[in-house]
Amino acid sequence: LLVFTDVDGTLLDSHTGEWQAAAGWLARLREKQIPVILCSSKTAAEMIAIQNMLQLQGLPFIAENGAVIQLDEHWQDHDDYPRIITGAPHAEIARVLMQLRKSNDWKFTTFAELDEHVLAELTGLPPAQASLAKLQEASETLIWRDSDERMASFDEALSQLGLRFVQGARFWHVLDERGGKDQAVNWLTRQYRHYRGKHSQTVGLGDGPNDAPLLENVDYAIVVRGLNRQGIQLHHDTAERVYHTELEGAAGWREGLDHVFGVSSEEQT
Ligand code: 2M8
Ligand code: MG
Ligand code: MG
Repeated sequence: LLVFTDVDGTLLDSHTGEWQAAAGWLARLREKQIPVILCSSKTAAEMIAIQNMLQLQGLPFIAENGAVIQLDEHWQDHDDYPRIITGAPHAEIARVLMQLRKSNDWKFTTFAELDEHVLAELTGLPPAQASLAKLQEASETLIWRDSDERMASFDEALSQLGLRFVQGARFWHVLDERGGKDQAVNWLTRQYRHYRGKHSQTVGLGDGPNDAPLLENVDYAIVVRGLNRQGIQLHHDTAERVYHTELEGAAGWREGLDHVFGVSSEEQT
């Protein structure tokens, strides 16, 4: 079994970053050696800090919406351990964005253009953590300051250049079309199959629209209730495959795993 999970608003409460409700399942999964693979818009530097906090060190993670994949520490035969970048590097994406803005006058600000204090105010993260959010390796995050109409033409221009435009909770992410949570989840699932010599069932958890590609590519999907209930549209939204939680954040994460593993909440406490 493999567990792929979004971070903000799913495993961590969206405003407070609290995760105590998830602690019981995290300990149980660790004991059973079931990998919990973080999958988020965040940078690898942010993900490593979260892995340390949750005792998930050494496990793979998917950063920058799939543009960056950290490998399992036991996969020694990968030359490029510890992580791989699936598409164009950050510097190249940043350069393309500057060119596009110059030639079309689209209005946006990239994270690279903001210092950590401004970013801390915008995100609500402490400045030390905000500076980790700037350490992007294969995508750029931006604040859109133009109309919806002009966003559609921007999106179109990006796709013609082989780039994806992904909506996060508050910001927008630009990455190579070869990256993406869908491709990253499938690639890691295949790696586990290769190293374990058998297929592993997969469970995915997420709360936002950018988690749809994750949730479409797992055997069991848990949609954690978020601020925007209409946020996720899934193609195979059957009761056997998809569970929608009542609770939000870490409490919803726990509720979802209770459901998938058939544990009643009384047994838990
Ligand atoms: C950004 O990601 C969120 C996630 O959905 C967003 O787009 O709203 C990223 O820059 C991430 O690195 C950062 O930690 C987060 C802070 O809210 O914002
Ligand atoms: Mg989220
Ligand atoms: Mg996310």
